[in-house]
Amino acid sequence: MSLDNPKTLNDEAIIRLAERVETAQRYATPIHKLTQDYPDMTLSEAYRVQTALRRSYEARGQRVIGWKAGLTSKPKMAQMGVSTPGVGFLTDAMERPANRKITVSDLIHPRVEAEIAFVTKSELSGKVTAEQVMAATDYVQPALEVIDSRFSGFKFDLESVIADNSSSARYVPGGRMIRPDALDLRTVGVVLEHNGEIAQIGAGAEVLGHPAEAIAMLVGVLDDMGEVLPAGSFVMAGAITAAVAVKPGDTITARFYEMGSITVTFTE
Ligand code: OOG
Ligand code: MG
Repeated sequence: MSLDNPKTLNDEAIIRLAERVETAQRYATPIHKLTQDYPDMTLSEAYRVQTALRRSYEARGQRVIGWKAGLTSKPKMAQMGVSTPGVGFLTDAMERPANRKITVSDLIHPRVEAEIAFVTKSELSGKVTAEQVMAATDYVQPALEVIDSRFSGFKFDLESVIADNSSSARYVPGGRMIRPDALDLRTVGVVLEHNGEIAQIGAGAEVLGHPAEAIAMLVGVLDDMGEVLPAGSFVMAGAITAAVAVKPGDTITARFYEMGSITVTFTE
């Protein structure tokens, strides 16, 4: 008689699911939600899949340079129909320079988000407050994130999106680096333009009341995973507004109050 709960995913199943996500990413071909095959998948199992994916990237030579919080604003939660924030990892291979072209033929259905990023100067671990995050922050700066769900129709549930590394694909740091207390990050406005037209408008307070709250949430999730946030990490707090779908030929500009702007043009 086996004591295994048949509903619990064993290590073998976790690794297979991570491979499924990685293949979808590598060949830019959509897959169905993981919960279609594993309807009982839990959030902690989803994070185990994400960790297996991270280990696989590291084994292939990518370096984890930071993390991202996702689904931290009401506009994003409403757009995706998921009301619990999550986290994903960022590697050096996902970074793209600001004010250049980004290829999208290697992505399935890219969308762009305007975010505030934190760069840390000391380690954060355990359960922390937004104040502790601010004290551990070297500087903040604008960032664009290009997300790309590996799931058909960009439709998912919390477990599936977490296993898919929270749709992480590309990120673009830019604008001005400023001290975290130089501005009230709640009132930092952002105007997101798509081909010269205003597509989205928001302010930092959309992100859990204050973007540092999203970083505190993220450090707590890392703690649940047995991880810490090392000094020198690049961490995005989550999209301030809903994401904007892009195609080759499109240009996106995000203008941040007092923090500068980032422009990216998309190409085949
Ligand atoms: C999940 C990732 C969300 C954000 O900033 O809210 C995210 C998704 O919407 O695909 O990156
Ligand atoms: Mg994002």
